[in-house]
Amino acid sequence: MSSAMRVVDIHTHMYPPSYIRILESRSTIPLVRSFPQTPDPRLILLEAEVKTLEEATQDAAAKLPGRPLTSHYASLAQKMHFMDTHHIDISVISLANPWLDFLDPSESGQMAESVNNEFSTMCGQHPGRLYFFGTLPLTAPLDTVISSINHLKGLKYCRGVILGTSGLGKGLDDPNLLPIFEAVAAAQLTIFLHPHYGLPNEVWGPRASAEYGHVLPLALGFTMETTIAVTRMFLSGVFDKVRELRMILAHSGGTLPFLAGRIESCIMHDGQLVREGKVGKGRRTVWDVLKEQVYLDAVVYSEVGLRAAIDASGADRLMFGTDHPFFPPLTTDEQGEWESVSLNAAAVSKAVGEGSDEAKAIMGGNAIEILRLTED
Ligand code: 5CU
Repeated sequence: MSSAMRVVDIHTHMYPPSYIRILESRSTIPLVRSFPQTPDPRLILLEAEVKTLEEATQDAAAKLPGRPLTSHYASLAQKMHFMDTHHIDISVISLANPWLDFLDPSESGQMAESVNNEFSTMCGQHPGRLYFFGTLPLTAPLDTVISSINHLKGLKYCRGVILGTSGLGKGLDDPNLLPIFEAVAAAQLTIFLHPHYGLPNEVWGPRASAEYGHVLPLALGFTMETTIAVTRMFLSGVFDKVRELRMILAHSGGTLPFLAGRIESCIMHDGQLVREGKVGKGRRTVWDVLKEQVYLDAVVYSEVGLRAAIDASGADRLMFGTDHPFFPPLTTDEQGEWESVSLNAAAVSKAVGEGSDEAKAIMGGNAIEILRLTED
């Protein structure tokens, strides 16, 4: 008899109230700002939103920047309601972007400790239903970062760390990150790699901020950012140097499953890499890393992308996610079902068959096993 399906959401964010207070106190992005023309304050996060922010600051009739900061971002009761509405048994919650990347080095260690404790406390209020990915104070000195990893290791409901692509400011191929990757791997914490910075605004052209909403930075900037970050890690040899490192890539790896073949071909045909002996026999390829050290979330909204992700990494390495509280419904009640969630669930059914063993694995079984969601 086949087992019942358990649904686990591994891509679901929150900003605890203390973090929102920091955003409220800021005058540059990321920030929270109130505008007279709307009751909800606005959450302004992305470089692509700065122009609209400036325009709205000068002209009360201008388009509002960012997104409404609803109770979905900070309320635990709202998270539980969302889970119940969508039949989600377990959520692995994480701080949303841009994490602690913007904090002064003197503040980030203390803030990481308090945010991680807040997440731990929230999980303790719903044992068995909530786990979390912690946050690292990457602007702080190395020993503070290592202390934070040790702190997370001791927190009962922590299963990993959420990480952006900037690392210590120079990206994830920075050799100075190696001790951090080693410590995370030794603590058996899985990295959840998530984009924030996208691509430079000029790439989107002069019409984007007035006419195209958030489509280009979110659909393409985020996904290319992840693809580039992981490819840089691969080229620098991080995955070989830290063989126990395990990473979940947001948005099904950006475009990595689709582009892995081209990346490999460019490596094989690169005169410099060949001359330097980096393309020898027995070398691990991007495909190997995708199957051995990488997991992918299933937040790609279509069976076409999901099939590429499954082909690249295997159905046993995909994990369902919602990206809540981002992408709320715009024309129906936010307290009801979210189309962004049903699109991802439908993509799983279409890609591997509704109710199939693979669907059960992607919807929850893989996460339970890989992230040890049954252990106290
Ligand atoms: O809508 C957005 O800007 C976002 C974001 O910032 N982070 C995220 O995870 N999803 C959507």
